[in-house]
Amino acid sequence: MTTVLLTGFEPFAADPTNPSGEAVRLVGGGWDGPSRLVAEVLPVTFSGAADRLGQLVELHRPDVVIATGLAGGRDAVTPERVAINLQDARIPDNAGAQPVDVSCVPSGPTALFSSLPVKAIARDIAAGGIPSRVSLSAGSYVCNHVFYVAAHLTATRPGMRAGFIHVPWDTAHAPEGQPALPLSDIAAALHVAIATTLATPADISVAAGSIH
Ligand code: PCA
Repeated sequence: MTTVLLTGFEPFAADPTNPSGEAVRLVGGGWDGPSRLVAEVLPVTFSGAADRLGQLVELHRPDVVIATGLAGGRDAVTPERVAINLQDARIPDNAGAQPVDVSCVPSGPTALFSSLPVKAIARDIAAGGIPSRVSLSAGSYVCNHVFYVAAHLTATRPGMRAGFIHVPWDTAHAPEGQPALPLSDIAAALHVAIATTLATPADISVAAGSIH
């Protein structure tokens, strides 16, 4: 049976909740898909999140890893295309660590691509009426780190595909005037991301880049 590992994050910085973790809980709680779903909320710490991800991959041997996190201020669900081998934290993580200009994986390549069908995922989420587009930068904080570590793990796990999706604030917790989506839409988008990934071995060829 196909196994999907879906992760979100606990709250961090000034936010009392994290919609990625909440949406992952919702998806995991109501799961009745044909594949096996492992849903887990990761700590927002550089070392803890990557270690836990590695443990989960070792334990469950997933075919697909979809890690998710909050990108406060974005107005769409954004499958990330590129992970960079860089930790450059503007704020400390939840354990107080603030790495600056450190590699995620010391001997790893400068960047790694998602092996999820990011364009098909964005297309299918948007087709359901939820704003979505491909993003070319996951930043340089804990989300990018987990994305990079997950992408790097695919080299040692033939057949495993891995990637990352950033989500906006949820409507109930967004700061005044900031873009947001209902938590139910964020969870629905993650459902679509799983279904599209399982149905799409290779990504579609459509333009989804950006000029700047
Ligand atoms: N977002 C942060 C870390 C955890 C999260 O949900 C990020 O984008 O790096």
